[in-house]
Amino acid sequence: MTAQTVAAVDLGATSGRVIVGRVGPGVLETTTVARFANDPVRLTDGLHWNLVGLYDSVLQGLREALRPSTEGDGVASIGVDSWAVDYGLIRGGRLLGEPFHYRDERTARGVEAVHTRHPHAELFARNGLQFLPFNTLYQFAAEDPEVLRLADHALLIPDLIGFWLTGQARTERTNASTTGLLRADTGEWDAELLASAGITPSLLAPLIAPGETLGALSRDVASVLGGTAPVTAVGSHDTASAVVAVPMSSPDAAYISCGTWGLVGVETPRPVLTPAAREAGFTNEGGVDGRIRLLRNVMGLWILSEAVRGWQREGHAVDLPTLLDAAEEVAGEVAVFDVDDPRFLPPGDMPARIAAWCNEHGVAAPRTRAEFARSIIESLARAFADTAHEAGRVGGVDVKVIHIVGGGALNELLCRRTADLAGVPVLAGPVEATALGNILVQARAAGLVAGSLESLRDLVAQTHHPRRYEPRA
Ligand code: LFR
Repeated sequence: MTAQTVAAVDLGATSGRVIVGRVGPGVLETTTVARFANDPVRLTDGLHWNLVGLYDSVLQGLREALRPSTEGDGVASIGVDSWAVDYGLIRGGRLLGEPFHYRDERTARGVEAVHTRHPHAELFARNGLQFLPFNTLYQFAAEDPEVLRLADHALLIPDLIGFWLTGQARTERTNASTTGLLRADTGEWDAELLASAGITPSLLAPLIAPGETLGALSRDVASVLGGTAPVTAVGSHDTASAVVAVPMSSPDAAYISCGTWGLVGVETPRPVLTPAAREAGFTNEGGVDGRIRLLRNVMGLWILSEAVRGWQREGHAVDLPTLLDAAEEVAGEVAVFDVDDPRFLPPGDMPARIAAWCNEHGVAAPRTRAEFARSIIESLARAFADTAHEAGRVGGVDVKVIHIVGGGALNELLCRRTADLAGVPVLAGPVEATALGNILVQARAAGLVAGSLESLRDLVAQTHHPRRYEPRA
């Protein structure tokens, strides 16, 4: 086995990238060949993704990735991951409108419609998911039924990109697990729930597992890209890919995949469908190789980035590194608020919402931008620390170390405070865990590396040394 390359398309809620990975025994190197913005658009009917624009950026990135390299390494495969739950409706290959953004408030209607027939406790027993108002089944219930009836398939975002690239309509399993329509016990579509929701089973394309080949690039796409490579299914839910690349070296580890969201949990061999898991708000999402991601969605750095966007819109010259330095300098206690309060989910004025939460709870609200930033970091660190230990309790893992991967691994204050509050070391990095997980699953399918998730994680640990934060008293 010699090193060869694969291309990962990794789409996040604020930006996307195409990364080429060189993989072989002892080798895991990446080159980012394209990075582009992913800015949602508000249309008359709500908040949408500009998916056609995003696809165009993906094509440009892949063109770059497929350009023959001077080392002569060919691209052995392409894999796509993105955020979960959202989908595009297609009929005869045509997209029926830009996909809705999961932060669009229309989902509230869907929750009400679904929960009158299927309360959350029943749903949890079937699909194992934390209640999140944007899970796909609620979004279907909020759709215009006429439009839903027109569609041949609802394809989750990475599956839609895969369909455009290859002409093959499939639903990748890890992402399918976030729809709420997959049974946690069998891993198959929940026919009964589909029937009761009035959803034609064929709306959901057949399942495909990470590592399986989706198909070859269509002739048109290959000619646009000036080259070709097969598309391989990866853990197309970004969090599933991120968890593949958490360099956990012992079974007593929790992980936090921290970017827009903080996904805090442990890995388990099978779903945990106990009342304790449900009451603590845990989800059982499907992982690569049939593992379960027992985790909780914590609101994440979204609150901070949305606050910064708001200040910038008001004309303040705020940049994140300077703001974080100022946040470090804040002396004394700051407000610790509940980051998971639903008021923080939609876009909007985060400082005003934090101040309102503080007023309602008799807590002194932050006043300066530095205090707001510090208060957000402290509140996130508190939620991360508590949730990591809770995940351990619910999942039967004695958490002795917490890995933080994703963009949040660069936030020193957040990593340090999480270690302090959790009372266990935090190992930070890799930042590009999602792309690495995507790359590793493709590389294994292409025969560039072999072995279990543990050996893939060993390769990450050998090549991407995490930064260690010891807890302070
Ligand atoms: C992270 C993520 C979460 C999912 C949320 C919405 O990017 O995929 O796992 O709950 O976005 O799709």
